Amino acid sequence: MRYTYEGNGYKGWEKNLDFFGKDFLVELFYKMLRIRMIEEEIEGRYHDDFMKTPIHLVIGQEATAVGACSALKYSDLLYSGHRTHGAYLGKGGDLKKMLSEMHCKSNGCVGSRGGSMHLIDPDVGMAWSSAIVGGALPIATGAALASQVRKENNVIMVFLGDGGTEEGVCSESLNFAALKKLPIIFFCENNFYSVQSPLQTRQPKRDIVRWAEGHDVNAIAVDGTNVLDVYKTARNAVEDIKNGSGPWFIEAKVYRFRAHGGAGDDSKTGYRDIKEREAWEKQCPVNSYSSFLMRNNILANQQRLDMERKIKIEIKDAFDFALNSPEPQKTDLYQFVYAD
Ligand SMILES: Cc1ncc(C[n+]2csc(CCOP(=O)(O)OP(=O)(O)O)c2C)c(N)n1
Repeated sequence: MRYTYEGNGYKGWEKNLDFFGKDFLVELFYKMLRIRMIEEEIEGRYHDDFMKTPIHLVIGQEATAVGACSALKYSDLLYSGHRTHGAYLGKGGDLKKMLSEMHCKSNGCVGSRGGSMHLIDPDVGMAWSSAIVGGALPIATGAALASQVRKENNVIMVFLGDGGTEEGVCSESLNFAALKKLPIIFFCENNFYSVQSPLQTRQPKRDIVRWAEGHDVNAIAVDGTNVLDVYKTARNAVEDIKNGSGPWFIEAKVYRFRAHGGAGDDSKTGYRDIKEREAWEKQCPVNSYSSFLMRNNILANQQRLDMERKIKIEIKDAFDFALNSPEPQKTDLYQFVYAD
């Protein structure tokens, strides 16, 4: 079976341009382009072996990270699984701190103790991320309960993959969130694969959004390649939650263009058809949005080139910063260890 793109690109979205406003439309593009270029640079340098961390690239999944995070404000907290780069950068994370973390330097965002799968940064409301599939879900649900009890009027968002829905704790978290009407958005990036195992063989009958709805949460599916669809839906969910709706579950169908982990693509191992990936690449979130903006005279080709030049400089500076940053010291080993 091949997973095909079922959306309709940006057809009909011209009508909504005034709703978003030109500056914001361009800002969304800049953020997606930036994530794409950062990921490509990480991928290109990965085998130099200066980055001391496993990586899970989000190339192909930029619209979900940017669309969803742009609906949050600073004090709204974000939780994530192992595929963290988009979430961290989408929430406004600091590229230098992220790359330092990935190079295992003492000034990384978690002081070299986490690496790529554990990017955390209270400065931007990136509350937690974890390599344990589904591990962020109950913690985010607990944070939503705390926020409700303290009457903080915040929204908690937690990213998960289609694989994450298969953890028992996902059902438990959805159920508890529904029961307590918690202010939380479960944002599921359904890229159809858990490592190299397709959804079809794991859950042949599961329609994720309907399954989530069965837990009595509000649930909706969006085109995960369309940043405007993602943003608008996430924003509506945030507003709804503020009006007391209780939890939302958003399923965004999307495709990862690279291997499950590491650099490059792994399609040639045979678990997915290369033609399937190529078809999704035609629906590339960055390029399809760029074409949409250019068709509507919101972005010019020269403007995109200028953005690329600016981002390239930022990325080079951030890598230089990370490479030249200090290593952790042996004497710091027991810092943050609280048990004897
Ligand atoms: C509890 C647990 N089981 C298994 C793994 C191994 N594992 C790491 S990533 C992954 C796939 C997760 O797939 P999904 O949630 O769909 O996210 P994606 O990688 O597609 O973004 C698995 C099974 C793990 N890290 N934790």
